[in-house]
Amino acid sequence: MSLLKEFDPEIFEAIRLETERLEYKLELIASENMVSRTVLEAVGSVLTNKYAEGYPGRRYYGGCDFVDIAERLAIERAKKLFNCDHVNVQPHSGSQANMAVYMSVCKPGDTIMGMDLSHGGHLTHGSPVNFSGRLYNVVFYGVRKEDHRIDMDQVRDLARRHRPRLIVVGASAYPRIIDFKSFREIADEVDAYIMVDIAHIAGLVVADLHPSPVPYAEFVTTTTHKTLRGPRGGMVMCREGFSKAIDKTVFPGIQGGPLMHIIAAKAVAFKEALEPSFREYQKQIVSNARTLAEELIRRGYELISGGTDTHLLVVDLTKRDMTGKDAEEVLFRAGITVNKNTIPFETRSPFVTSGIRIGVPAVTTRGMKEEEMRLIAGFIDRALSNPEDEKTLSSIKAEVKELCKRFSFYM
Ligand code: DSN
Repeated sequence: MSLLKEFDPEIFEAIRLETERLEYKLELIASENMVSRTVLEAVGSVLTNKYAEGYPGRRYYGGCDFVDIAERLAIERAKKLFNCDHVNVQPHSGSQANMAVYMSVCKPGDTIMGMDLSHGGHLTHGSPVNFSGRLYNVVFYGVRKEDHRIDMDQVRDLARRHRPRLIVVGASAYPRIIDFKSFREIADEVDAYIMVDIAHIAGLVVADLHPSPVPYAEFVTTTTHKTLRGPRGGMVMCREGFSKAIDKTVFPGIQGGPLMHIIAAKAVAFKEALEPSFREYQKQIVSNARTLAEELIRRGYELISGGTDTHLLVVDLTKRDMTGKDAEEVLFRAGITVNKNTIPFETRSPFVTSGIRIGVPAVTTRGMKEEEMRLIAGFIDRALSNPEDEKTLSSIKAEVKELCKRFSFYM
């Protein structure tokens, strides 16, 4: 008998329903994944009890010997994975990892450059509704209209004109390889620092399926729960010369006590990522995303940039007379979870949008391969072609459930 079920049946039920949702629906949100039971065990451990402000061996509380073991292992493994000089594994999220970098090298009012949110950037890369856009003077770059690739000529022109203190590189809805070397050359020309946020592509970087930004950037941030497949959280990597500033900004600058159970789970996930099977997993992600893209294109869908090199694709629905919001809802009714997404040069609001973003890390984790991607493309097409037809949507939902049962994960 579960203790939780007995004591708090409402929360028990919410967790049971969410487990069922993960098990019987297709999770295609590009930033989500499904962690192993070993990671879950660490997340649910007694390490949640411990206050450990400070860093291993230099804490403000007694009794930190054992959580120090966990944090040291997380640091050592992260350094091995990414081949970086220094890493801070304490940020609670990607947002706080990015904040730590900004606050380490910029003063309020300084100019930073980031990729426009509607072109695939991220909220924390300077959006006016986020702290980054409120504290700093932000200059946005974007993608070219003709091929949806980052416009490096525009990046160079803007950098020369505005001389930013920091150039932020990285995206949350950009399906192509990013040319970090060219960003470095531009940054050197205008004497700017570079921060690359690899939250989405961290797993691909570990597996050498996307170039690493570590040789080119002073700072690299990531979340740990997307392609990296760890617990929800963030971390900052930096060159040796910035290690003290970053550590001081994370704590005591912007955070108090670190979440030691999460740090332990990060260490477990990094151990998993050091296994050869992790590279195979990442290779399968890229192949699955490519197959799904090809299958959707074959069915007449338009993809931003015409395809993908990574784990995600962005479908442009402009010519299909359907908004991203409607597509998200229709697919949900068919048992498929995606998110509406703005597309470059978007004309609709972020609550409506003209696109959807689709990612394959979670379905790849449960073992789906190219054959299943072909089925999934068929489900998506049938649903989006019959948005009002509840019978078709229910029948797809049943087929989705059957497919998911063949790739059971948590149940
Ligand atoms: N919200 C995440 C995403 O979906 O890409 C990024 O933080």
